[in-house]
Amino acid sequence: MSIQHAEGTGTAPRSAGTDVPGIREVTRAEIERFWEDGWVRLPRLIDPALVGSLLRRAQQLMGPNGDANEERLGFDFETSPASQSFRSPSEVDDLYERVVLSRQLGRNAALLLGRDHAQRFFDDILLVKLPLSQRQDRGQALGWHQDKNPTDRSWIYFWIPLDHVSPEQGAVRYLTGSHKLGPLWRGGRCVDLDEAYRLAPRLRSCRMSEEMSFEPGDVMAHCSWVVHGTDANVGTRARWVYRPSFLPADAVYMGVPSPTIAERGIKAFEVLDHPDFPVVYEPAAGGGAG
Ligand SMILES: O=C(O)CCC(=O)C(=O)O
Ligand SMILES: [Fe+2]
Repeated sequence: MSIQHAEGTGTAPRSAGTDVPGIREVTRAEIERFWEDGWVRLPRLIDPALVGSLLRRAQQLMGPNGDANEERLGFDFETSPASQSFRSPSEVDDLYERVVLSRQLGRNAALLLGRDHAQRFFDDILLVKLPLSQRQDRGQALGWHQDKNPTDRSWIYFWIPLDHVSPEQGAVRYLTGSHKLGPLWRGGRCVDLDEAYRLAPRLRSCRMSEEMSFEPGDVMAHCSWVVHGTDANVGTRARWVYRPSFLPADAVYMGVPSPTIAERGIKAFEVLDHPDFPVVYEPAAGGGAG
């Protein structure tokens, strides 16, 4: 089996499936927790020095306070009152490119999903939640939602703080075990907690994750169907988060509106076989993950 090589927007070919030093493998206990809860905290998944380098590069793209990048119309997600964003840093920065194409994140996605199967990188985004005191329109809470997933298999999303994050800065919170309820309402639609309970009464039995603090290197991972949201940033510092996503290579596009997929010529019920969705992990012959 061969690893795909994808053409980037730069001149150098992107090489998928390369080992990047400083990213550990998830443990068996973490995989079990993830299976139960739909999300898992992964302490020191990434070497803090590597995370520090990612932060510096994010600051080059978005300014030292995360508020200086101009929205690229039609490319960066629509202005969200919950954060300032920079879409696809891996297309313009070689370190982000190496991290998302690393074999380890792909393998960790496979391990968490519980099946030793090839994984594709889908997309990535920097999410800077600015202090509300500074920007009312970039620091608000993000309502409860399941992530958009236009395919037939669960995806893995890594939520990677690039700097210390304390609870008042608006970290992600989960309704634990809610992935077991499957898709509940249109992916990506954010609602308040009362509305979430009205739409899916069984969510009331899902414990809300605690408020948490994060050190550089700590990572959260979640699957497609777990309901989650964030609080507002009522702190004084910007909250820097990097969020790449991965999916099983054999997942097929279900045809629901997804410009990212459709504009690449992928049709309903086809796999996402395109250089922009490179396979970053292939199991060793004979399997063996987990
Ligand atoms: O923390 C954020 O800004 C967004 C969290 C979220 O919804 C996600 O990572 O899918
Ligand atoms: Fe989300």
